[in-house]
Amino acid sequence: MSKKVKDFGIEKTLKNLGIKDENKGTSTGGKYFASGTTIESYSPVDGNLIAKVKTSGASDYDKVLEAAQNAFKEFRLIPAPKRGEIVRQLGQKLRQYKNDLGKLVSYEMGKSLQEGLGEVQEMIDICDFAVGVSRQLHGYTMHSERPGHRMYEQYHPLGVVGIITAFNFPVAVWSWNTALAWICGNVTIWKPSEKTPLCAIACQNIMNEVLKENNLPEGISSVLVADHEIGQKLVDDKRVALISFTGSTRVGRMVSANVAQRFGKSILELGGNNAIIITQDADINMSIIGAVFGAVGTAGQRCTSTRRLIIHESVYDEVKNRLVKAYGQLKIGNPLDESNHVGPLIDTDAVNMYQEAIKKGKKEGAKFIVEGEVLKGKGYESGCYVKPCIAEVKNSYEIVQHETFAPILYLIKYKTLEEAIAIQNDVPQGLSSAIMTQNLREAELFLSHAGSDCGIANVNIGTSGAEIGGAFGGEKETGGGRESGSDVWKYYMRRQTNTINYTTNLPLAQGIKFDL
Ligand code: UN1
Repeated sequence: MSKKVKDFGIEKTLKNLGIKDENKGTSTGGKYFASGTTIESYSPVDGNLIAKVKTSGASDYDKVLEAAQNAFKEFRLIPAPKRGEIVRQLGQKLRQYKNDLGKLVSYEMGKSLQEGLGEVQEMIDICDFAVGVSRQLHGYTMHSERPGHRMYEQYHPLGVVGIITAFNFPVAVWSWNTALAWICGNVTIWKPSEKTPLCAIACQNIMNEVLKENNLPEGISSVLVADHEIGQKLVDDKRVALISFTGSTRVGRMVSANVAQRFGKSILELGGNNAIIITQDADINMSIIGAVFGAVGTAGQRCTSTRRLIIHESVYDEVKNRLVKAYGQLKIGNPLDESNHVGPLIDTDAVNMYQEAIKKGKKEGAKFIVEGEVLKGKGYESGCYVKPCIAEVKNSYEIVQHETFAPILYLIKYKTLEEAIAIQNDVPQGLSSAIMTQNLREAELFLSHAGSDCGIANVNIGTSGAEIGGAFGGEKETGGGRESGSDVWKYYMRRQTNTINYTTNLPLAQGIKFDL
């Protein structure tokens, strides 16, 4: 471990979170085991090996499934508000571990420390949200057409919920799913990204404390640090009622088809290709802040990252010049150092994809007004640091239609708002969108049914940074899933309609007579 990283207290953080030099990647609660191969987690911050993890083998998988099924039989009998109490305790633990977990997220994934802490805050927020929802799992009651009959609906837990998450939010997405799945009475099995296994082990260690302190059975919360073959097993397994998948559209398409094939349920959070429309009535200062944070925050590796700016011709040059100036001031470097704005990409594969996208863009005619570059030299030894860049493009370029998980921002000029909205919608993805305007008519048109076709549409806020409480997710190739707010708890339950006859007759519905 380099001296520099020692200064940031990483060793102590790993110790506090129960991360050892060698870790077991399977846990069903208090028990840890691992029969698979070993993977190594390297930090994109400095390229150092953080720790090793022994992954889950096929025999571990079956043990986890069995533990989950057994735990479900018990857990579903605990009243929902009492399950909420368990989630409340997780929220408390997360408050206690916030600094350590935030730092680990920053060190293993590469996002800024502030964003790492923000991610843990999202975990705390979803716990608070879920505690409240645990007392509100209500269905409708209806008036029956038959006398002396009562009709109502109720929601029951699904069973085992499988959660497959990506590297870019290595802890929050787990909690979005688990907090709601648990209050609904489900048990969960998490397959985290192999790029951030230590974040997953740390979360499981924290949850294990809660399970132990409450004497709860093994198998309510399990983790499988495993390769894609085990992931595929989970997707294909009839015993897993719901798969919540976060990742690329390419993989999500297969997951969705496989789960549907066995009539399982899925929640999909796939790629985004998010745009901000900057109109002639925009507050330019706010627009610049929103655009720059949206494009370079998490080094452009959020599914909500701003990838396109659609700018009115009358303010185009002003916005462009100010962006170039703002990009010139960006400090790129160790994300644990709070004076830096931009950290590294997750790994050198991501760096290659960034370079490929720039090359492709140039071939198609993209005009780079801030050039991209892979940074070299002191502080950049991991090879994962890149310069955020900006290019003027046409929306129809193939590369612009594609989500590149890197800080590449595309500028597109427009004349009328209708044209801007059409450009905004003219991509395969439909996650997040925004308009910057002080004009009520423009804002309302953007939010209307003739406006943005995305799951998230904001006014005078950028595309990223959605808060817990609103349903999060998107349309089209983003997959249609919703998480972490509103009434999405319903996705984690099965609905049942009940009709009760409290008379001595058996009248049939729809006026049908059946005399014996
Ligand atoms: C993601 O990138 O997968 O809205 C999730 C945001 C965060 C979540 C992003 N709250 O930017």
